[in-house]
Amino acid sequence: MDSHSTPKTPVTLLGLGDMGTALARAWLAAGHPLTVWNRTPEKARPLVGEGARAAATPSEAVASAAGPVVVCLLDDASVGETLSGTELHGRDVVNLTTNTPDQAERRARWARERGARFLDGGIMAIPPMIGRPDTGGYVFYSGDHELFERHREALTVPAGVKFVGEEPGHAALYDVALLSAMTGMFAGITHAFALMGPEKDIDRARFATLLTEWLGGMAGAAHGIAAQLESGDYTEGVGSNLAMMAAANETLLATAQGRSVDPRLLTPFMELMRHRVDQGHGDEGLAGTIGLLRAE
Ligand code: FVH
Repeated sequence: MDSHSTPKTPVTLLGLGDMGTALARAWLAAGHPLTVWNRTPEKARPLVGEGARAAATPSEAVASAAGPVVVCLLDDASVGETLSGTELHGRDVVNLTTNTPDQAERRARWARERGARFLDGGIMAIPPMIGRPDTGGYVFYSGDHELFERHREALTVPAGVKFVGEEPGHAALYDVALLSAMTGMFAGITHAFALMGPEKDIDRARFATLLTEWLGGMAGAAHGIAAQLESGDYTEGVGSNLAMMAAANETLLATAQGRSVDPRLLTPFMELMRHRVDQGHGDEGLAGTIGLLRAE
């Protein structure tokens, strides 16, 4: 800090795995005083060389915290194990450990019962994207909004921030929803490459470009589905209706069979579409299939 700059918020960070280490380096590079703790203490050594202070125990780290206590560990169980012996009263806990919405809600209650303020975060980035705003990585936050605003400047250092509500589980919900959508997309990409087969005359790099462009364009359908869910009219603005898609699916399946490709990555969704058509909703878009997935 030079004599003209405002002092940077001190950050305490528990967990120095791949993600924790990337977070640590981003805060150090931005000039934030940083205290770190990790179960395997050796991982703290290089960071101490770069200006961090290493705490010997989680209790020591939390007790000396003068800003957010950021937790980035393997899973919710390791968070419980690490924080259970610490004095959390009056502390600002920011949990960046991937968890389920239910775990986040429970962990928020658990922290509040111990007198702490609590924010949960879902990281939409991989370690090389941390501290690199140009990569578009960000973190969903939910929980105590006042706490989020208080530490917004420090939280914005490793990646962009998106606050998604006061329900502590919402960050995890958004995180998992996006990752689930990504999983479906990867399934589609996997099937597409399997269809293209091992043929020597296929330019896979060119095919990858075509796939990327196509999926990018088709992803916009999410806006139409959102509008249909809002209005309750699942035929609103339909470009390709379910009856047409279900018929086209037969071509997709026949092609897979003809090329000896197992269609298992596609068939569950195709069955859902067929079911909705059979219920008499062939004129709808995809929104009507969503209700078939929810047990309510
Ligand atoms: N790395 C990634 O690409 C993803 C991107 C999206 C978000 N995730 C989540 O971030 C959390 C941390 O991930 P990570 O990459 O740092 O994970 P690891 O490198 O495996 O490090 C795990 C750290 O957790 C510590 N740890 C594990 N179990 C315990 C325990 N029982 N008590 C205390 N600490 C524990 C481990 O310590 P050590 O093995 O070094 O002693 C590491 O510090 C995670 O939720 C991702 O899903 C990352």
